[in-house]
Amino acid sequence: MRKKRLISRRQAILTGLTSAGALLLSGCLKKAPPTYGNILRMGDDLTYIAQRGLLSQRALAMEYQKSDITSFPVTDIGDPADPASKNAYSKDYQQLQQNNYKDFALSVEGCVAKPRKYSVDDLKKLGARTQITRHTCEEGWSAIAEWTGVPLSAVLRDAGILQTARFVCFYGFDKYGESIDMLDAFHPQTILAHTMNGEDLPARNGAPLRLRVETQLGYKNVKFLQRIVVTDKFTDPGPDIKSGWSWYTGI
Ligand SMILES: Nc1nc2c(c(=O)[nH]1)N[C@H]1C(S)=C(S)[C@@H](COP(=O)(O)O)O[C@H]1N2
Ligand SMILES: [Mo]
Repeated sequence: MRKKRLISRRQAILTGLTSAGALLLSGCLKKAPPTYGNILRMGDDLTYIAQRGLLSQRALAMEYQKSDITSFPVTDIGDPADPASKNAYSKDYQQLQQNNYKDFALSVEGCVAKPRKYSVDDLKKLGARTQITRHTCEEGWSAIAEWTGVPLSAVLRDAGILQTARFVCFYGFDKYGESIDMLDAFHPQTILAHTMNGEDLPARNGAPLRLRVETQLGYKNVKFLQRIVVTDKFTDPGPDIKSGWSWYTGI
């Protein structure tokens, strides 16, 4: 009896989920990243559809007080300024760092009317947002810092983002990359940070510019930014999916 009830409840939930999923899918098919068919990525679709369909798109990630700021652990990722870090090494980055990033300019390309390069000063003229947020790494640690940067929305608008734009890809000098959708790109807390805890962004935290996307896990926050490419098709420059890193990691 109990078993039967359980089963029918489960069936009801499943039917509910399926029809909700179908509804959301038909409504948001255009918004969903086309990762279907890839077994390793099937969980992504569910998380994405559930979060995008059921949660408020403008909800802000928790912001903290100055007294909550913690230290950041030293991560052992490759330093793009160090030839010993092999694949992560970038001669261009090493030269920029030797000159204290004076010649740095972020390239903004793709589905924008005015592709161009922005120095950090150019970006500062587009506005600033400061937020104290928690960074959560997939490896299990988290840390709180104050970030100041230009809202990504301001940069995309300045570059004349086209109506065909659907995703924004970020590339670091160390060849690391990630992409996000338009909802996260225009989220008010999504910023290109040049300042951490009131100081120029330190080298190991991604100088001179890094992405802060507070609605997702730490690995989406591309450091050592070199290039932003707006695309009309789903593009995932992220770590190989076989490593098990989801494209969408909403928190
Ligand atoms: N360019 C670049 N960005 C990156 C990474 C990287 O290896 N290269 N690692 C990511 C991961 S896994 C984490 S947890 C954070 C670490 O940021 P932190 O070094 O400021 O603590 O950066 C993210 N951004
Ligand atoms: Mo991480």
